[in-house]
Amino acid sequence: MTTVVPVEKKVLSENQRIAEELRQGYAKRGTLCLNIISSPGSGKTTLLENTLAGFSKQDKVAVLTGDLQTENDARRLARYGFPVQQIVTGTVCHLDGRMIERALQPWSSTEIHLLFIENVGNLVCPSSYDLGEEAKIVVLSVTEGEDKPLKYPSIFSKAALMILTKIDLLPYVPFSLEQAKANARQVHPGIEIIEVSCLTGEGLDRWQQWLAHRRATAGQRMACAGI
Ligand SMILES: Nc1nc2c(ncn2[C@@H]2O[C@H](COP(=O)(O)OP(=O)(O)OP(=O)(O)O)[C@@H](O)[C@H]2O)c(=O)[nH]1
Ligand SMILES: [Mg+2]
Repeated sequence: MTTVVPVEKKVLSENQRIAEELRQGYAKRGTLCLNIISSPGSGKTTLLENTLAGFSKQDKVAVLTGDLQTENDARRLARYGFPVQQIVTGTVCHLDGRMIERALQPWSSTEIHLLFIENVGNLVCPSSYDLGEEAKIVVLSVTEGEDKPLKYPSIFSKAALMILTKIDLLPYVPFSLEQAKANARQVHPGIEIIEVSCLTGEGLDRWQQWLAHRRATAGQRMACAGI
């Protein structure tokens, strides 16, 4: 008897298989992988630029950045001296495991302790594709409206951290930080939240602390597992 599996389900289960391989690969290599997701233009690349600027040249950090077209983001990020690769998806509105696997091949002998993946600007599809990451991070800027966690619950329920960005614009836009946080907590009570402005630098220290804490706990876990 033939079982009919909807194409989407098949694609996602194949992606899940690759994601598990990626996860094992990260664990073996001691790589902490973070998958950053937001609408187009929320400020993912700007946040990463500020983040890379804070690392020392000895830090083993790398970035994969996805877009439908252009190498613009990779060019912006490459200025900080760390390995960066653009993944151009053409018509695909998210990154999937296979794209990450391919992009990592040239770095197979590069030591990477922290891998940032900047997903394609889209609040919907990227949330369905596991990339083997330790955590998803959702970026929401104050120009997008505080209702977005309620309208796009999938990504907010899966993200460990919400970064509320562009808070320097709060005096100019009708946006309630408290309401945005309450909405995010309604769909994901345990979500961590950090408010930042990449323009003024406000809140970036809390983001650096969050990263340092995640790196330390991932490091301890790997040490316990003998990696
Ligand atoms: N005022 C203000 N503008 C910001 C901030 N962060 C980013 N921007 C601006 O927002 C615009 C989009 O920023 P990007 O970092 O390119 O956004 P992105 O999410 O990477 O965009 P895509 O990759 O196209 O999805 C740029 O003009 C940035 O200068 C911020 O904290 N405050
Ligand atoms: Mg970008």
